[in-house]
Amino acid sequence: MRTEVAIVGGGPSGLLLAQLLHLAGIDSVVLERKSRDYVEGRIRAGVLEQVAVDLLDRAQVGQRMHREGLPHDGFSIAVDGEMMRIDLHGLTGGARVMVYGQTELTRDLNDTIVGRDGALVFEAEDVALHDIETKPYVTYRKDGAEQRIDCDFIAGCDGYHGVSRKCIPAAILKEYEKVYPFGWLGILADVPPCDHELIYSNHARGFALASMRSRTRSRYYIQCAIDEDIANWPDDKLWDELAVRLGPHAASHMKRGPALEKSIAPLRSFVAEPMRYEKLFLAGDAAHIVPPTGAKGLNLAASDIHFLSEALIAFYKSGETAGLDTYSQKALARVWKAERFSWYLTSLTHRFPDVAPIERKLQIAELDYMRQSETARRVVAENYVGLPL
Ligand code: FAS
Ligand code: PHB
Repeated sequence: MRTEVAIVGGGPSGLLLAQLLHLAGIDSVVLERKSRDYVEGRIRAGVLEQVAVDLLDRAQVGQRMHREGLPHDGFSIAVDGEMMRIDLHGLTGGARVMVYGQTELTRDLNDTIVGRDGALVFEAEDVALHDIETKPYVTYRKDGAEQRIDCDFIAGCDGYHGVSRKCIPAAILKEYEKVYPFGWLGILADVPPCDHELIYSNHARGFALASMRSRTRSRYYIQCAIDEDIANWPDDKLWDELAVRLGPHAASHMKRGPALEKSIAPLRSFVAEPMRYEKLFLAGDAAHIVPPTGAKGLNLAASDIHFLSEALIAFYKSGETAGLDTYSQKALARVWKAERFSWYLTSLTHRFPDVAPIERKLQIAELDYMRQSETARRVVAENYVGLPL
């Protein structure tokens, strides 16, 4: 079989790329290792920058997002229970974010793409990339049968644990990584959120986050030990801990309920350079990971796809290669700024074990400065809503 772009990975970046290429008349095939139910069952990101919202609209899959998503003009940082609001809308000249679950947008994209014959293959096993320097092709197994797809380009959209990044020769690939000494224990429950905006809390017992998926479904997180056993956190104990860490305002409005999903995610900052090797282009978590504190993971995947789709469309329309040749540099410039912001917000809102007392004092001073300085809050707001492309 032959296509123009073989896409490895059916997460948000792979699906969004396939849809944007399709609208430009460019053929692609998405190979996803897991089943559709599995992919749509994962609970991940929940906050979209305007850049991501615009891209979903350009991909003509934004209707349900605008109907069901929640635009937010701000969020709060609670410091030992005292709330400080970051007025995103006011401090950025009118920008805001959209609260809409990654699960939902993945479903919207799948709904759109699965109708197209052969465009999206679920349960594609043992995907392997070949001849990415010359005439690339991808092989995989489906229902026990070996399959081969010849293509012009391969998009590696297969996440941190995928195969694509490993195809870049070690002599060329440079990886930068920071692993944080804690994780996030998340709970999803069908209860109304404790506030109409998100609350990030820096508390003596550790970080906590109050987020949501809708006006009737809430998502909460607490900072936990990196090797925490989820069995140690029955629902009631987790709700009690959230009430303490989020402070009196949130606690007094918090509704409790049974967990629909409960999971622990490690926190890391990771960047792989370059994001292009010959005919292979990496995008999203395949090339970079951010700690979720800045809500940048999904949004960086979207901006990568903005740059990559524009480059591929220009190539197929006019043979122009400038976009392809500058893709890695353009994407990485935005990636590193989001890495910095995500590390900064993590450092500001979490309690680090075994740090020198001066570190805590500096954290307190930074939070104090932010409380008194509109400029400091504007910097946070500008980064949170998303820096220009
Ligand atoms: P994805 O990982 O979403 O998709 C990659 C796809 O490739 C997957 O479907 C995978 O099954 C498939 N794949 C992997 N190997 C393959 C192979 N060999 N062959 C074929 N297919 C293969 N961001 C936030 O902003 N807020 C959050 O709360 C948040 N929580 C997160 C929790 C977790 C556990 C994780 C892992 C990420 C979280 N993120 C969060 C970040 C998240 O949103 C990612 O940035 C986003 O999913 C990136 O999208 P993709 O690049 O498409 O990668
Ligand atoms: C979420 O709703 O899952 C969420 C929101 C904001 C973050 C991280 C996660 O910073």
